[in-house]
Amino acid sequence: ASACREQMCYSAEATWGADMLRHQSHVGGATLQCGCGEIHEINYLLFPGELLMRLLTMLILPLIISSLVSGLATLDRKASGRLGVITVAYYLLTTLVAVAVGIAIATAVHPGGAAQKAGRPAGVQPLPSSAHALLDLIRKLKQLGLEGAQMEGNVTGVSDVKSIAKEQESTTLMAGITYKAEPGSSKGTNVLGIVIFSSTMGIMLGRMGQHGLPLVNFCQSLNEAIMKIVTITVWYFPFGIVFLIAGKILEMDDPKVMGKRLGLYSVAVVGGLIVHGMVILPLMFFVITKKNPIAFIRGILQALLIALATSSSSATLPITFKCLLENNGIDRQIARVVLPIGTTINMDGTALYEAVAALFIAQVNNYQLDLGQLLTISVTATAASIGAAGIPQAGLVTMVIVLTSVGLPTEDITLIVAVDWALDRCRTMINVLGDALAAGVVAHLCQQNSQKEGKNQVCYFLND
Ligand code: DAS
Repeated sequence: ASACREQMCYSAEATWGADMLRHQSHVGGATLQCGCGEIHEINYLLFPGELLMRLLTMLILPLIISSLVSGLATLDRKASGRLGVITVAYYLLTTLVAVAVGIAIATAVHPGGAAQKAGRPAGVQPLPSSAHALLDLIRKLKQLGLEGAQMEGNVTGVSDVKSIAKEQESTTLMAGITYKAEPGSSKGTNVLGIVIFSSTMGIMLGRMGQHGLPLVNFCQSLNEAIMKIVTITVWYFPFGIVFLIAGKILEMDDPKVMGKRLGLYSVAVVGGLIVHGMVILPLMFFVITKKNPIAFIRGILQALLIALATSSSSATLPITFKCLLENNGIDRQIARVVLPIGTTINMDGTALYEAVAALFIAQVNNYQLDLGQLLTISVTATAASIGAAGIPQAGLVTMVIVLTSVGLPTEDITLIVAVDWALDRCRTMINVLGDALAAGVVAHLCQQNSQKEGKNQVCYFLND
């Protein structure tokens, strides 16, 4: 039904023609009835913003593939090994720090106390035993189809209601993406899989010497061409951003209701993101590179704005590339390797948010989490952020892993959905900021290393 819905509605939206059964225009929009009987409200305000999203998302896959293949193939073997280790180690470090900040701020602010469920007996509640929680977690992962899930990034943020906690018969709003749990299903794009494939292909081509050159040169040309397309599309961004945010504000729930119910929770999330993104990450950047983090962040402001507008770090990737190369002078080869991997697995904002949300739900249910459960939340929030794709509200979906790991009720995700569309934009900004600062740190460490070894650059082009 959902496939039919998307198919029919897209064709109806695109052609407004014969395949549309019923259409009533009204100010600012139209009502569509698709072939499968679904009625959809189309908000004209969304079109210019949706166009921006589609302009960006059409570039994601060719950009990731061409950057990783050409970036890794032209690194010398030792450098690529060292680069990979430094990159992943730094990503893990910053993500764990983000989770620790999230747990600290959620414990200090105690947002769940203000939204406590009536009737829940106070004091320590017996959470399921860890064995039971582990079995439940494995069952939920299967249900989510995480092993082979094809995450279909409906990047426009058009939400689809999906129940993922089937046995509770509860419908949890999964805004922003549609999970196709059948592993290997044809639809959908598994970005993590493409990053792994492209990285492997790049390393293999690098070992093939002259034989690998044609494909490496093709990917380098493709990468250059995509960056030129990005430069052209940038002119449209101000227009698209205004409509994208305006359209979302029109769809927003009643701010008074949301504020009362989730004010303190939102303060805890945004407060944690500010501490991590505006204090800790810049401090780590300065300590390692001895460079001014403010100037570096000023260079990527355009990317941070696109992240805020699109709530998709993948869609922001082309702009993050452009800012790092043109404004911050990051080595092209380093950016081609570090950024696509970072966009996919390095999500400090999401990891922090998952920890705060888990503690909020525990507090709402008056559960007292012990040290073991806090450590479990730290590990699963890190894993959930690595597993979340760079598309709108992906973190809301992978939160199931964190809640299930300590036996918290997954249906309570519905408590935080109302404000997630706004918090998602904030955490996406911190995800992009973390990727960009990491690229700066890794580039600095690689240059330091190659200078120590008396080489003038980290990378060697095959035909040098
Ligand atoms: N919107 C995701 C991103 O693009 C983050 C999230 O959903 O947590 O980074």
